[in-house]
Amino acid sequence: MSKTALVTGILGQDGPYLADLLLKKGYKVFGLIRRYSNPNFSNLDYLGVTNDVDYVEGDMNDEASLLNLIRMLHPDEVYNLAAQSFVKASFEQAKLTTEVNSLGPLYLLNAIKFFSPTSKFYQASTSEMFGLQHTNGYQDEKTPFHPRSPYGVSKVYAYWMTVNYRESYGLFTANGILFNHESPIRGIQFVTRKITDGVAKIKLGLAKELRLGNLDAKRDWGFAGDYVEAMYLMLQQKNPDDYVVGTGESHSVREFVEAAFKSIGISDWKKYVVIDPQFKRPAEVPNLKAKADKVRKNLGWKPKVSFEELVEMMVKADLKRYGK
Ligand code: NAP
Ligand code: F7E
Repeated sequence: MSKTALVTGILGQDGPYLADLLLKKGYKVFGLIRRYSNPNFSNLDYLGVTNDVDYVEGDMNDEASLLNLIRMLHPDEVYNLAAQSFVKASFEQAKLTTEVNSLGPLYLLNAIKFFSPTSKFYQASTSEMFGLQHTNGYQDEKTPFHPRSPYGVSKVYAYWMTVNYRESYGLFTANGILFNHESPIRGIQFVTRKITDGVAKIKLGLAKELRLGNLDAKRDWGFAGDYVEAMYLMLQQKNPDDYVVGTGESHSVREFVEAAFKSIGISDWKKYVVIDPQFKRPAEVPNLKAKADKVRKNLGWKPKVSFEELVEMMVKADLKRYGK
């Protein structure tokens, strides 16, 4: 019999890449979607898997819907990717962010504990939990947390609940502490996709400028398609554990801008970029760089797509979207 997986956040960026991977491995994939009059399947369409996923309805804010789903499906694996994941919005919508990102995982953990204790659970934890903290310029599994946004704080709660249900009830629960990962289906509000979309529009004469916030922030950017493999591997191990996942390379937003413009043959990018304070945050995470030795050693995982390849892939996809 094929294995079953419940994936929350199926319509986002990571959901479709993970669904694609699991389907190729022969899984039956259940994707959680909330009650919508018009759900947006465009990211699943991009990967060509829209018709291969079985959709189930529920909401991370609705405990009963999650309890019921786990009770009905008894999935072998649960990947909790659903979140209010935009850091900037979490400052304005802290309560909503907390409900979805902190209580949502708690509801799922309780559902597993009560109705399906053999289900393995993956929690989408994040490098945003580290915030200001680092160990000699890097972050690894031992680096303490100092989140800088309601988003980061909400994810710290979910991280510890995931650990606690493992320690208290012997559940198979794993945290993937993933650093930024991007793709052609990255949400348009995130800086990488905003840049590649803007650069494509400028190239095609559809826009004259690109408005951005803090160009000095540094991130460890990888490709989402690589990162979902690490999620899957975490749930295939004999024992559950928590892993940092990243490339080990850090680039500034400025370097991303430069690389994106360079990929379309523009070197004087400063002519097009306008700094707009509305895109700055009340508190910033200045520098993230993963030390991902554990995931490399224990799971044999490593990133396949380089920074330059990622930028080019995203710019090309956006040019194609606009018809070139
Ligand atoms: P994303 O594109 O923002 O997708 C998040 C998904 O969560 C969306 O499909 C959204 O559904 C769903 N969702 C939000 N609120 C919900 C609710 N109340 N009930 C049910 N579903 C809800 O995020 P992503 O980039 O794929 O990231 C996946 C996960 O990894 C997130 O938990 C994120 O916080 C975490 N993470 C991401 C990164 C990264 O760099 N991408 C790094 C570390 C951790 P709708 O489509 O219906 O709005
Ligand atoms: O910002 C700076 C901004 O919104 C990256 C989420 O997936 O990764 C993501 O969070 C940096 C920040 O991602 C603009 O200030 C400058 O320093 O693309 P972002 P993020 O905040 O790092 C982590 C790992 C997650 O877990 C999150 O869910 O870029 N920046 N100018 C800008 N950012 C945006 N969005 N827009 C700008 O105009």
